[in-house]
Amino acid sequence: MTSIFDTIKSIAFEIDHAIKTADLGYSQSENSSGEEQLKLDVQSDIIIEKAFASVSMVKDLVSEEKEGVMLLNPEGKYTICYDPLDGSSLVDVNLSVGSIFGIYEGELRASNLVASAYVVYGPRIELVVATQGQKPLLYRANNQEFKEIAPITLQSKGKLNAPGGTQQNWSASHKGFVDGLFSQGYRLRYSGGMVPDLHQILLKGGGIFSYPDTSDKPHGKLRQLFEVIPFAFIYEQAGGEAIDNKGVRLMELIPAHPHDTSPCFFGSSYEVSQLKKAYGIQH
Ligand code: AHM
Ligand code: MG
Repeated sequence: MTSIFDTIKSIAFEIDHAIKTADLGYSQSENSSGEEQLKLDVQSDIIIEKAFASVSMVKDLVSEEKEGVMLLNPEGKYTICYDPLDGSSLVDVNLSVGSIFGIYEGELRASNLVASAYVVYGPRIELVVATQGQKPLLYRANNQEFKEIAPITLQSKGKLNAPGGTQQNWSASHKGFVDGLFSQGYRLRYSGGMVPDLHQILLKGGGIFSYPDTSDKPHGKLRQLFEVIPFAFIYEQAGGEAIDNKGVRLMELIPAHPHDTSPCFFGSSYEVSQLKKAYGIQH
């Protein structure tokens, strides 16, 4: 597993360099979700593919920017599902973006995720790595090296509320939930990049990020294999909770297709209990 994490570290520096120097225009293609691909999305995807090609324990890759599964090393053990540059349209306006990696062993389902990691490209580059049975670890880059900073623990109650999607498409119960938190003094913190938004809640001690089912996206927007499940694992390892709109743990998801999405909520236990109340979830 160390060779996978070391590869993610070198990928982080390469993608950061691309963000700072590459052309920001669109490529000629669309990804599997029918979205126009930025040149940077494609470039980041190629950086990751090349980096893992020489890591023999990586069997195959599933990318937000590719259709299907890409075989790398038939003798390998792990499948890496990744979003090479999440929130990439925010690069235009110079906000933080990220890369997300889920490392699975065996069939692609949440219960087979063995580790996950994300990189935040902001004023500084930060990396969070989570493995079974341990608090997620925060690393910060300095002089082209990552230095371990601290384990991350989520408090049982925070102050931040990051509600995704378009309000006019929210259900009445979701609107009730969001309004309820604001009436208790919660602060709005939503940049439109799930990596920096979820990172902020983790590092500031707590709160909740939601991307619900909406009238225009009944299954949510965020992809299970390379966005939802890796972060669900990190939030649970940090002492938080991660559930869907029915109250089911996101770590029980079984995607039918690599690009399936799910409504998702990641947060501290108090905020998740408020969500369950607003949604009428009994358990
Ligand atoms: P992307 O993978 O195409 O960049 O989209 C994912 C992003 C997330 O980072 C973010 O949480 C969400 O889309 C924002 O969507 P919205 O603007 O609908 O709230
Ligand atoms: Mg994404």
